[in-house]
Amino acid sequence: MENYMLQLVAFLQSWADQAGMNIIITIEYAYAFIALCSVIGVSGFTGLFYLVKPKAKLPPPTKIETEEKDEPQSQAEVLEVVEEVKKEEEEEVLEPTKPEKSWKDRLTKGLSRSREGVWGKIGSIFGRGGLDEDALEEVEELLYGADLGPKATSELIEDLEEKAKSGDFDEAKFKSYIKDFLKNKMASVQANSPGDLFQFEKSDSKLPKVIMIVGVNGAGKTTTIGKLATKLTNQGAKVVVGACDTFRAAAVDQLQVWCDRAGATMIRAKEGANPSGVGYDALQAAMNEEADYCILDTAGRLHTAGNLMDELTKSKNVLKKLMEDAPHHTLLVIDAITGQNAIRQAEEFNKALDLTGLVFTKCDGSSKAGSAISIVDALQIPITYIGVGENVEDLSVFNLDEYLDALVGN
Ligand SMILES: Nc1nc2c(ncn2[C@@H]2O[C@H](COP(=O)(O)OP(=O)(O)O)[C@@H](O)[C@H]2O)c(=O)[nH]1
Ligand SMILES: [Mg+2]
Repeated sequence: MENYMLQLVAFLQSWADQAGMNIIITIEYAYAFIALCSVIGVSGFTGLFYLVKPKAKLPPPTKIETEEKDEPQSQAEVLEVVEEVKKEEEEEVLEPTKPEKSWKDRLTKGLSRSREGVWGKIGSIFGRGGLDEDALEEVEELLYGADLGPKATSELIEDLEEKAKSGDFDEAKFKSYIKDFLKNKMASVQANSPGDLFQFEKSDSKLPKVIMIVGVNGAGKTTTIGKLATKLTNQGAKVVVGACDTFRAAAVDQLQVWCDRAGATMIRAKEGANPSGVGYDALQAAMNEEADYCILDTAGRLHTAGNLMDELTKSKNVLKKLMEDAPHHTLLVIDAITGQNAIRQAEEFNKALDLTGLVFTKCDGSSKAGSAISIVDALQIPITYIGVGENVEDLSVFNLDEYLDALVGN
C-alpha cells in the first residue's frame, strides 16, 4: 500500500513540476488527492445515476372494452362495416328533407279554422232540416263573421231565400252552390294572376324580373320573400334581394338569414339609409350579375301615413331609371286576420303603387280566410300567393279551386 502511495507521490510531484508549481509533494498531499478524487467520483456517479435513471413507470393503459365479435377479422369484413356506416349516414341525411305533407294537406289544415268555424257550420245548418227563417238568419250571421263583406253576403242570402222555396236544398247542394257562387266572384280576376312566378324557366333575357313587396307592419312581407327566394333558387334561379326596410336593423338581419339559407344575394345598407337608394342598388346588382329575379323588401307602413306612402311611390319610380318596365310585380301582403280592414289597406296601396297582385298570409291562424273573396271582388286584383304557416313549404301559388275546396270542404 505504502509502495502505491510513494508511486502516487512521485506521480503528483512530476505533474506539479510540469505544471510549474514550486511545491514539494508529501504523502499528505497524496491522501488529500485520493480524498478529492473520491468526492468527485461519488458525486459524479450520483449525478449520472439520476440522469440515466429510468422514468417512473406509467400504469398500463386500461384496456378499452371492445366486443370481440364486432371487430372485423378479414378485409371483407372491414369493407362490410364501412358500407354499413355509410348507409347509416346516408339515411340520417336524407330522411328529414322530405316535406311531411303535400301542399293540399297543408292548405286544408291551414284553413281548418275557417272551414270548421264558419263554412262547415253553415253546411250543418242544412242538416238540421231545411232553410227556414231562423236558419237563414244564422247563415247570415256566420257569413258576416267570416268577413265575406256586406255586398257578397246580402247577394248570397237573397239567393238562398230563393233556393229555400224549392225545398230540396240540402247540405251537399249548398256546398256546391256556395263554391260556384264564390268562384263566380273571383274567377275572372284570378285569371289575370301571373302563374309564372313560381315556375322558373331560364329565358334568353339577361334582365331580372323585379318584384316589389309592400304592406303594413307584421303582415308577413319578409317571410314571404324568404319563402319565395328559397323556392326560386331551388329551381336554379339566381336571386338578388334588396333589404329596403332600413328602419330596423333586426328586419335586415331576419332577411339575411333567409337569403343565406336560400343562397340568394342580399343587398343591404346602413340602418336609416334611403330605401329608394337600396332598391336602386339592388336592381343594379341584379342587372350586373344577370340575375333572374330581383325581389325588394320594403318597410311596413300604415296605408294612412301619406308621407310613407309617397316614399314607396318614389322607391318604385326610381327603379325605372334602370329598367323602364320595373317593377314587373308589385304585391301587397295581407294578413288574413285583418278582415274587412284589408279592403281599405289594399285601396290605398293600390292608389300609390298600382298593385299587380295580393299575397294572403296567415290563413292558418285566422277564421277569416273568407275575406280573400271580398278583397278580390272589391279591388279586382288577383291573389298571387297564399301562406298557411311559417315554413318554406307553407307558401304556394293561389289556386282558386283548391282554395274553395279547402275553405268550404268537399
Ligand atoms: N302562422 C303564420 N305566421 C306567419 C305567416 N307568414 C308570416 N308569419 C309570421 O308573422 C310574423 C311577421 O312576419 P314578417 O315577415 O316579419 O312580417 P313583415 O313585417 O311584413 O315583414 C313572423 O313571426 C312570421 O313568422 C303565415 O303564413 N302563417
Ligand atoms: Mg319585414
